[in-house]
Amino acid sequence: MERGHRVVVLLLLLIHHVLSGATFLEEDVDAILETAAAGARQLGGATANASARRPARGGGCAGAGGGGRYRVVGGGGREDWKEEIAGLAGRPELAAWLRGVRRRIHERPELAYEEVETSALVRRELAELGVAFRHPLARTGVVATIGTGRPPVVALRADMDALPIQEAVEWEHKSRSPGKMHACGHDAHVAMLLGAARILKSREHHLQGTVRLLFQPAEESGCGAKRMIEDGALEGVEAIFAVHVSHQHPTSIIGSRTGALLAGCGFFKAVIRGRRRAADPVLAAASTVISLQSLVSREADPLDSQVVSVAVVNGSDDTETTGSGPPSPMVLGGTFRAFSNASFYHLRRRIEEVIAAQSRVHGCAATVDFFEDESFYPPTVNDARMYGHVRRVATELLGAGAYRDVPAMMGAEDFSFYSQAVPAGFYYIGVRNETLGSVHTGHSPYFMIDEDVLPTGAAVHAAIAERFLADHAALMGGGAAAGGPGSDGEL
Ligand SMILES: *[C@@H]1O[C@H](CO)[C@@H](O)[C@H](O)[C@H]1NC(C)=O
Ligand SMILES: *[C@@H]1O[C@H](CO)[C@@H](O)[C@H](O)[C@H]1NC(C)=O
Ligand SMILES: *[C@@H]1O[C@H](CO)[C@@H](O)[C@H](O)[C@H]1NC(C)=O
Ligand SMILES: CC(=O)N[C@H]1CO[C@H](CO)[C@@H](O)[C@@H]1O
Ligand SMILES: [Zn+2]
Ligand SMILES: [Zn+2]
Repeated sequence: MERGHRVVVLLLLLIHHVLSGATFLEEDVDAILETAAAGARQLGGATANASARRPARGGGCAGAGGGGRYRVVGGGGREDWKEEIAGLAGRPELAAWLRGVRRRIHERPELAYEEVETSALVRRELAELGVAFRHPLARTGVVATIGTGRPPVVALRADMDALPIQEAVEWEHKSRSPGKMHACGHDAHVAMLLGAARILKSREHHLQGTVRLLFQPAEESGCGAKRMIEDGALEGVEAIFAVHVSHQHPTSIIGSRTGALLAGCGFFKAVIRGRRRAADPVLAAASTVISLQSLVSREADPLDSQVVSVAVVNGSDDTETTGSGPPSPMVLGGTFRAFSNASFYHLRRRIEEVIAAQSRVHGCAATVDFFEDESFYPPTVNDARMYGHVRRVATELLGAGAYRDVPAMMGAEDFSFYSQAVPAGFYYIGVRNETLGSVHTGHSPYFMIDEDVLPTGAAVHAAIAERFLADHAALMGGGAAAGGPGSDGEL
């Protein structure tokens, strides 16, 4: 063995998709596919006519182009909204525009807080639609506003960042930035939210309040949502909604659940140092690992899913080469997950305590870093009322078969920061299509989407916001209950 470090590395790679268990039940796929097609048909159905032409500078109400097809009556129109929104979303011209936007973003993926071109594209499109916006928030973020400019205010959110992954899909619009890829569908999220902006702008006279569109940076790492909130994105906001594409559901199927939807996810790195010559950081590290593993098995409620996993043990035996001096430090790295806010913070505290105590027993001292500014995501918890709103709007717009309740998953989302601050509804929209090969999980270099999802996503976004404002009194209990976190469904 040469001089220098002999590095002992034990890397148990922890892929969160494996943890998440991906337990989608492929039951009744035929039935689901049929419903999806029906949903698409329904969206396409009302279409042809509204498509007259795009209003010169946005803003124009669709009724203008559609030859009186849309009733321009203030606020009330009970059922008309479904047909009208479906009609706007079903225009072939909108679908083509959405595909174009998504592809332009897909070709130029940008990592967390570097979404400069993406942000500029968003602002260009908003300006062309005549939609007012604020920029920058959280460095590259954009917040657009449509509606009366008065309360109530409802927010819709899209994330803009890509991943440090080399795209392996060979197609015309493959990523042109080596080593970067929109492998989580955030390009589609931006396109769908811009689509919602177009629909909502053309229905601005129907809005009984204000819709705020959040285009945020750094979902994958860097806690962009947290920075958006710090920069005022949620001021005055009473509820927030967001969608994520999912390969688990056929194209345009909506999935959600009440209460905890996605786990809280944190990482830790401990450095254990000997405080005297006889101290043994290796022993301290070993017993720390054992004790950390028993946090979940001994302390956690078995019905409240939690994970603590040590994924890295690293030490270098400098002593062999230097011959004297204190033993070199041991580094432990790992991750922890939980579905309730209380369990998540409890685990964080106990991990710190266990590392400190076990180190002390073996004559060592430890420091622990939880990376709280980079990747410390509490659980994403859906408010029961906002979940109900998503389900109601989705089924009314797309048909009952186009909605399904889904199990909670171990993956994490920085949407959780919003869901901690105001009542929130997070939902999935399917992009699975075997014919196209759209079957790969997010964060796979083979990830792709069925772009037919884009108009549906835009329509659902728009309908959720518009109907939230219309049903505001019923949803918020007369408007008095602003801001309470969605604790109803916590485990
Ligand atoms: C999958 O894509 C093909 C080609 O665009 C389309 O004909 C089919 O309807 C899609 N299937 C679903 C379930 O959306
Ligand atoms: C392990 O520690 C060595 C020496 O400090 C370092 O060079 C190496 O990158 C570490 N490996 C991991 C996986 O942390
Ligand atoms: C989550 O727990 C932390 C720590 O106990 C607390 O500060 C925070 O307010 C909690 N959030 C919610 C939504 O309960
Ligand atoms: C599908 C549909 O309703 N098409 C009608 C759209 O409007 C034109 C005239 O404006 C009619 O000729 C089409 O029948
Ligand atoms: Zn992702
Ligand atoms: Zn994502």
